[in-house]
Amino acid sequence: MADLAQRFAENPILKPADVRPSAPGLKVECLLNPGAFRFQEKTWLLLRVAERPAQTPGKTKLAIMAADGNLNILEFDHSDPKTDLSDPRVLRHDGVDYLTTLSHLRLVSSQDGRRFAAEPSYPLLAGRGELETYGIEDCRVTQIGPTFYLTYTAVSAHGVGVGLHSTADWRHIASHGMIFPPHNKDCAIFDSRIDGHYYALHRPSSPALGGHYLWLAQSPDLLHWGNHRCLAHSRPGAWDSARLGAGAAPIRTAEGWLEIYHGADSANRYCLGALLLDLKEPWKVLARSRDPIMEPTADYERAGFFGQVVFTNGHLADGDTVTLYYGASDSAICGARFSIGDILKSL
Ligand code: MAN
Repeated sequence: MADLAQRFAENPILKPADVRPSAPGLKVECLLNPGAFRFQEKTWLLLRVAERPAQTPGKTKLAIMAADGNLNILEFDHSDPKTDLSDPRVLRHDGVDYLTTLSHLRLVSSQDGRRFAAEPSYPLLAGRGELETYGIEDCRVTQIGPTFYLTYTAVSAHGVGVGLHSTADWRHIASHGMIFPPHNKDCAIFDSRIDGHYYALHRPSSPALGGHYLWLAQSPDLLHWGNHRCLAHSRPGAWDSARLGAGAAPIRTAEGWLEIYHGADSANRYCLGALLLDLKEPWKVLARSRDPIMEPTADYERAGFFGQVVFTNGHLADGDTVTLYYGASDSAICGARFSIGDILKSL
């Protein structure tokens, strides 16, 4: 089995201690899953910053954003038999799910793609309104012409869906609401139209019958999506047996659209693999990784807030090289390079 990633020697390149909390009383717990793009001749990452209040023994404190933008702090006692803490990411109390951290998105930039600095003059992007009270996460950034389109996971007590923002200058951000309702996430818009249509990969969930599969949708305007098609199922017994979802926008190659995706098994071990889609008919899957192209093997990928995770939603392609930014163990941000030719050969 070949792990094709050439990890940065500097990994992790960004850790929670590298950014300031967004509000007094909050602590940055995890820095993870960045979107990536080029802007003003620099490399930019749109970080997911996951925060929570300082913890006290025997209790879990978490923050949620009220629909009016105010922070509410909730506290749960571990001795309460109605409190279920079996997943460090989610707290279930009396049948209601909460996230243990509240995420927003923040910009950093770099000249060399490895050493990133904060960009405090640009706005941070926080959840807004009643569909984002548990925060916004894992944003994919796709540039089409002068406009950047941001597809992110919007989380609230209503469920998990996909929100869309757009911007040309990263100072004025337009919000277009929710484009895929719950349960849906992992949405990546293609960076060019095919035969006049926009396309996006997305991941609806149908656990009672079906599963957490990767789908393709078509749109005339990036706001209204239809003509849904299912591209790839999870595979029993494989590294992507429990769920899979798109990474960032697919990369156009001479052989097809190359999509780097994540898959997890029943033990919640997250690896990366690739799909090759037909250039003109992207609903046709030409090839798929049998084995992962990247697995959580480094120490920082094996242990952390949620261990055994490599998860990507941001990369930059340049010739044969794709520089992939990823979250390791849901704790810190790392980088790795791949040869596109080597990924294609492995399919
Ligand atoms: C979720 C994803 C990510 C996260 C992984 C691993 O399904 O949406 O936010 O990195 O699980 O915890």
